[in-house]
Amino acid sequence: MRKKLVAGNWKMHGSLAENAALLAALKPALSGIEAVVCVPFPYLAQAQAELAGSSIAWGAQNVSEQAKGAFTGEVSASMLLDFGCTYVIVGHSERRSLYGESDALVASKYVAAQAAGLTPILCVGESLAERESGVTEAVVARQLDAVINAAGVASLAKAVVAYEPVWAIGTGKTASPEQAQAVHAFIRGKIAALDAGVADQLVIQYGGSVKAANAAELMVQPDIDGGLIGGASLVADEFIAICRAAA
Ligand code: G2H
Repeated sequence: MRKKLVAGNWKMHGSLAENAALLAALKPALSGIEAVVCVPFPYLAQAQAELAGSSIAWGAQNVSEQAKGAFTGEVSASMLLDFGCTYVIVGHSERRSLYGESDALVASKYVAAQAAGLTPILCVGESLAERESGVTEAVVARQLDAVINAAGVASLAKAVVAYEPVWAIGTGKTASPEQAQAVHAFIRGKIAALDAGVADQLVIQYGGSVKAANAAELMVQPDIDGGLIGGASLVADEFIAICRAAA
């Protein structure tokens, strides 16, 4: 039986005061429920101070593919470890589309994260144009293959995959449970063709306008193992309800 895992992606939101209030609400409500919050870099120390000893893990939303050096503005995986991170999102569609991250760069970040002992949350997903032209599976396969070719299928035993259709991100449009399940099953089947054991254990999260009102119908799908939650992760009651729906 796979565990389910819900992760919050705060994106570029928050302040010390807002985060303190949010984490203070989450901690008791999620006691005993494994969850993750991926916070902006400047708030990692706050997450570490507030969440140490709780059932909520924390992580970042991006990481450099480089270990160290003259890379102005970048943050390395070992720096994330210094702040107690266990997870890091790689290849979020906003990184791919707004900051030009290629499949190859995402794969390098995935490798760097794992080399440091972090668990990457690898985001994959198609745009609206890609879905409408019928290449959803080809796009997702290409994004997965970049990582499998770089790190091997066995590396997925120490990773999470998040399927996030780009057209459903922050738009209020959620993929139907059936649409999401179909792609999740495709992902698991593709990996199972290479390693059935890894595929069976792989946590595949769904992301894209998940909220309390639609979480339960998504989480009961057989290949949906939790969620990567953006906007709703900033609202304590919403995030708590989503985590409980998955637990
Ligand atoms: C997708 C998701 C979190 P939202 O980006 O990664 O955001 O839930 O706001 O659509």
